[in-house]
Amino acid sequence: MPENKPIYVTQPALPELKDFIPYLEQIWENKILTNNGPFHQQLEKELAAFLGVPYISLFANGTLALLTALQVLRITGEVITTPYSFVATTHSLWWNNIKPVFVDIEPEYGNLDPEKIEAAITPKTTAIMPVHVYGNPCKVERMQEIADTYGLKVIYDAAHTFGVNYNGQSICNYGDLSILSFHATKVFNTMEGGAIVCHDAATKKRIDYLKNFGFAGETKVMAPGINSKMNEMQAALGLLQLKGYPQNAEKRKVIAETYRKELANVKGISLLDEPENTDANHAYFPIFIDEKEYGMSRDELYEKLRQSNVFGRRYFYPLISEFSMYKSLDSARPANLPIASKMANEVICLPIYPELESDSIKKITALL
Ligand code: T4K
Repeated sequence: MPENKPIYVTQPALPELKDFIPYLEQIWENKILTNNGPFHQQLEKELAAFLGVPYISLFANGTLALLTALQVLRITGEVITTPYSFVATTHSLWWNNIKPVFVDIEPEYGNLDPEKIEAAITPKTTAIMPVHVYGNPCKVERMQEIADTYGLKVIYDAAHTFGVNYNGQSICNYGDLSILSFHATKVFNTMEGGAIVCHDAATKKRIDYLKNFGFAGETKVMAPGINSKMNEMQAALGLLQLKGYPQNAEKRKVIAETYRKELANVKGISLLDEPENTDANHAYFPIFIDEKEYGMSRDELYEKLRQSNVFGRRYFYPLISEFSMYKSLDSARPANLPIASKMANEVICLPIYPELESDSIKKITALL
């Protein structure tokens, strides 16, 4: 490896190009490019089996899956959500004319704190949209209890959670719907892509209508749907990526273990615990910097790493609630979100991806 090659927070896993060519040839041969083509159908089947979920619908990206999920369940009014996520989570509410209500996170994993939800419920609340941030499961049982008590839907933004099992089953089996992202930066990618996981055939049918303009047959439109279909090239790539996934997941695990070992005793750096009863996917490796103990602020360290060509990222800083379009909401007040504010101010996500070389890991841990 050249001494000073940039090391980014992630690098997409890709199959060998030669293995993709036969798929492309097949697409060119049958001239079905999109609209529920053969690769699309095959990928839905294979993903449902691989993940262990009953029904999955593919999307062009995770954001369109989120937007559509809210339409599927006819969510309106107010939705309780986390400020500690990628901005797409809250944007999906805004695009559906829903008011986001931010609730603070728990300090263990940075997920929406179920114990703070009840105080934020109003007569207009219709759903909860938590995020399994970094791929670590939310407190799903408690979340469901609250949702059931108040008659709310739960839509999980599971964009980080591909392949994660909790209590022996896919984390995507919890809640009413779960949304996955297959973006280039995710553990399983179709360049861009996403999916909704649901529990029953009738809901899948509605999802599939909505992602195709609302068409239910050639002449019937049953809802003002959108175009959020995954195309055949994305689906073909997905089929190939699925074959490489177990090996890539194993490589990520080894990298995470190395970081854990090397950083365990660095004063001022804390890590998230490995979640219990969980097969993790090691999608991200966040570290948290205590300025006093470490002797340097998070931002100073971030810049220092950059100067050495190590491009970690401050996911998720700033909080979504700090962006101008959400800042004026009552629930966006920093005083309402002390734990989220603290985590956002201390986090750096270190580079982690299957092809990250051991020399690079050594360089990063030595710098830290
Ligand atoms: N919900 C949550 C919780 C999410 O995290 C996301 C997306 C969504 C919903 C929405 O899902 P999608 O609609 O995206 O499917 C990235 C991604 O664009 C975004 O997908 C992701 N979350 C978010 C956490 O990260 P950026 O702006 O940080 O990406 P970017 O382009 O700076 O990429 C980071 C690094 O990755 C680059 O420095 C280099 C490397 N990279 C990136 C790309 C795109 C590559 O090596 N190759 C590539 O093609 O947002």
